[in-house]
Amino acid sequence: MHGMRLHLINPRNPLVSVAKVKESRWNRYRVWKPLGLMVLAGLTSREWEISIVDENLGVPDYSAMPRPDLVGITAFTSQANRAYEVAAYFRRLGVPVVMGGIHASVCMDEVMERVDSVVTGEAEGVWPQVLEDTRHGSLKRRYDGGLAEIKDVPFARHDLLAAGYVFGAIQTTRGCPLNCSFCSVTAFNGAQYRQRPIPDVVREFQSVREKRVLVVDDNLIGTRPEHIARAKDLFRAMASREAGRKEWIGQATINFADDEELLTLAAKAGCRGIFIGFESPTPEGLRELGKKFNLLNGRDFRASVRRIQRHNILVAGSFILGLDIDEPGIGKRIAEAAGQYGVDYLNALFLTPLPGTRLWDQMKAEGRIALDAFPDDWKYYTLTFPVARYKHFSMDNIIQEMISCNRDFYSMPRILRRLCGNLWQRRRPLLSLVGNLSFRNNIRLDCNAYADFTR
Ligand code: B12
Ligand code: SF4
Repeated sequence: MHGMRLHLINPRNPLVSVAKVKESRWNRYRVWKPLGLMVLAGLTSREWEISIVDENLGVPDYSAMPRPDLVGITAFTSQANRAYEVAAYFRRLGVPVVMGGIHASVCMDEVMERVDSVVTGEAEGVWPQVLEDTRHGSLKRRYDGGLAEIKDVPFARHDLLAAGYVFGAIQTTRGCPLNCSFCSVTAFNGAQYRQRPIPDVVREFQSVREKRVLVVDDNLIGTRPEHIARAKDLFRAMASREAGRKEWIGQATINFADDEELLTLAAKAGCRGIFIGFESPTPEGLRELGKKFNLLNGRDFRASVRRIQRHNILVAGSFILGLDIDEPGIGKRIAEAAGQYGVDYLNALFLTPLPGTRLWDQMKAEGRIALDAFPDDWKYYTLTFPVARYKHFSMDNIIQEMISCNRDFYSMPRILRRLCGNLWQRRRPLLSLVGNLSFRNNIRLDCNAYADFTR
């Protein structure tokens, strides 16, 4: 049988600070694997010879690579421009290009004009057909995968993309029922929380080469008692020798803190850090974002964070700046709240209307999308640029709020104070310090990027 060649490409966005590996070596620790492409490779039959190109590690000379029979491109919205450049290059050579992933799913018409074929939704149900049609020269303009049967999710090809990353990646669940206004996950992966069979996850964990792993699940433990029970079973299985005893980080809602047994099991299973969306320091802000979950039970965030940290798990807290209720001084206020909650890292982002979200619909209806020369402006939809019209801030003002937020939280005295706390509690002081320095270093890179942006 004639062998077929497939290139799977993750386009780069030079505006993403973690992609600036040359400017800051700390960023090397924060380049993550494009798992979607590794899953596609897992769905591809062995007669295809696959190259995965992650442009975050450097853009190769495509002309020096063997000519492919098909190019598959993935893209978040922030990668769309570069995706189109890559698509145009290969189409000029007469190579068919198919694009899938979140941006293709939420901006199908735009993508359709620039590639030969678009795959919307999750690819498990349609990718074999795309390959078959390519082989017969009868590629269709659109395939819709919808939501995949969770048992059809294949093992990702962890043997491809072997070098250059500190972290491997794995997914154990899809979907999130909480549907926050700014987030694409419920629209894209569904409100139903779908869990992969635990034996599959354990076996896949074995094939991850890196010692450290990012568990990409948006909501690792889910919300309902039966979700939590499954998470406990998963952690028990992950703690076993068969799973390879990896160290990992993941994302969860704050209810992660509510169950001591869950935390004990997570730590035993190798959990070293957890990323939690706090989003806003005020109940009004949480209501505005539809993040009602954080309001339940009159929660004490500081106590919750401490409970997690007692299990030797670092906590990264994410906050959003630029809500309608936010007023001047919000940058400092967020830095203060994050300090008061006691998180180890703060990740502050601008409120960003991403296509396909409720926030997008609302801001579009109100004429508040400021950067709307699409597709070119998509490159700024990294959540690190203010792309909307904010109620109480000019563009310059909100940038200043962001800078003051990061300068406050990542000031040297505060980093050292956190370090002392970590040393005192014997909680991964080195890891915490490296992470803090990486964030601090990126303030400088961000300031340069803002200067170019406002120009
Ligand atoms: C891991 C992750 C990251 C990693 C990226 C790792 C990587 N290189 O892929 C990191 C931390 C770097 C990251 C960064 C960002 N992320 Co992110 N991230 C995720 C997360 C949690 C999981 C993605 C994942 O691995 N899923 C598992 C795989 C298996 O699923 P998948 O990629 O969707 O692939 C499936 C299908 O989409 C499809 N498919 C995908 N690609 C292709 C290509 C072809 C050809 C075909 C046919 C099919 C296909 O097939 C796959 C199998 O079904 C998602 C949430 C989510 N649920 O998607 C957010 C998400 C993708 N991120 C998001 C955002 C906003 C960002 C940032 C812009 C901002 C930020 N700080 O978070 C940056 C941008 C970085 C950049 N380079 O521009 C948004 C994107 C929304 C949008 N419209 O673009 C999401 C959806 C989260 C959200 N809250 O809305 N992210
Ligand atoms: S922000 Fe988190 S909790 Fe809210 S819908 Fe997205 S994944 Fe779910």
